[in-house]
Amino acid sequence: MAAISYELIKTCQQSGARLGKIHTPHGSIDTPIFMPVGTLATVKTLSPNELKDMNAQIILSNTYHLWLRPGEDIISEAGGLHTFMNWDRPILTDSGGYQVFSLSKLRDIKEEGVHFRNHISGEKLFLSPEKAMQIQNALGPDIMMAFDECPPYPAGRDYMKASVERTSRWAERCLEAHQRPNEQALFGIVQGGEYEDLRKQSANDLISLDFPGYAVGGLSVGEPKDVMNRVLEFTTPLLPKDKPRYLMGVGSADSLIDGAIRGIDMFDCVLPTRIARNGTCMTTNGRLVVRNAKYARDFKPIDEHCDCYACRNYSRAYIRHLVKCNETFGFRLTSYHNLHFLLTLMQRVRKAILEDRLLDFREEFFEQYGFNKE
Ligand code: PRF
Ligand code: ZN
Repeated sequence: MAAISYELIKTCQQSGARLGKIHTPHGSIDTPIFMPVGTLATVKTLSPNELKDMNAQIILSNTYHLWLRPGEDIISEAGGLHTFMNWDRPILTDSGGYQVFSLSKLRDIKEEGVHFRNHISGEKLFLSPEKAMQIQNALGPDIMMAFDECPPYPAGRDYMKASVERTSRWAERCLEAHQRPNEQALFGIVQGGEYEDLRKQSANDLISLDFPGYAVGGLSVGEPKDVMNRVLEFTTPLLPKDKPRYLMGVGSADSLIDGAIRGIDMFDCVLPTRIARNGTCMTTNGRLVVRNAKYARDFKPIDEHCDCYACRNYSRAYIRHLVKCNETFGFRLTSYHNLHFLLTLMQRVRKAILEDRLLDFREEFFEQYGFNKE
């Protein structure tokens, strides 16, 4: 038995977006979905109870960080990541591929894997497809990711082609090294940058390996928004209709809607929690920097249309005061609100798909949100 399955409930007649469910060993999730990021086995500042309160259905964590601290052996000894962090809903872990490329300056990519330096201690490390699978098998998430290379933007065609081919060979090694295919689903990651033929080559290579789900990687790496949309337009149609599709590292409100319209089912990003920690809030009217002096005497909630715990109970003036004084509670409130905002947005996206009106919803949303505020 495969570890997960995808159920396509309906396709939006107006936009082509998909409404579905992914069934996992820790329960089912509604798609399209946003996954809050818990890099170090915690969604920064929030408890699992709070995440459940705001209807978070699945969270993401990171192989690379948990391998370095506390080490996958300790988490395995605790009974796995779910038990260790007291989160009993689904978990997805990224493979470490991307983190090696984004966090480590000194790295050496070889066929066998990547040599690089620990971003904290400077110690020499090596990560490979086999090692990434061994760590993720020990952590025990419901969904694990193949070890890939996420090339920078822009990258030349020759480099991209060689990279795509190596990522395909690594994907095959990941499948071979995966020890628990009945308990954990392994997703392949399509690369190829903005090159249509290379995306096609990458998708075909991975589809021939028959993964239970596919991610689109290598986007949101500095390319303009229209490039991302165009790449999605020619990439998602290449992917099987009966498997989930995950757009990695994307979490701005507009990109979530535009990704869903192009057939994406899953998203993750540190954006909502990261900007929350410098006092920036996502609202129906665009971003609100609650730190700003103009909110010092503003006793309205962060977002007047929001019914989250922060907005029901606290004012902009109070939250601004906490954030300016570096009080933890301030960051907890902005983090809570931002995640609640994106989770609610996805709920509204799912409703709009069900009603065949996602393009209308997009218009209405952007009207209020402002096109250039992200
Ligand atoms: N690969 C992996 N993780 C990722 C990405 C990728 O390409 C991205 C792309 N922005 C985010 N996270 N393994
Ligand atoms: Zn709120």
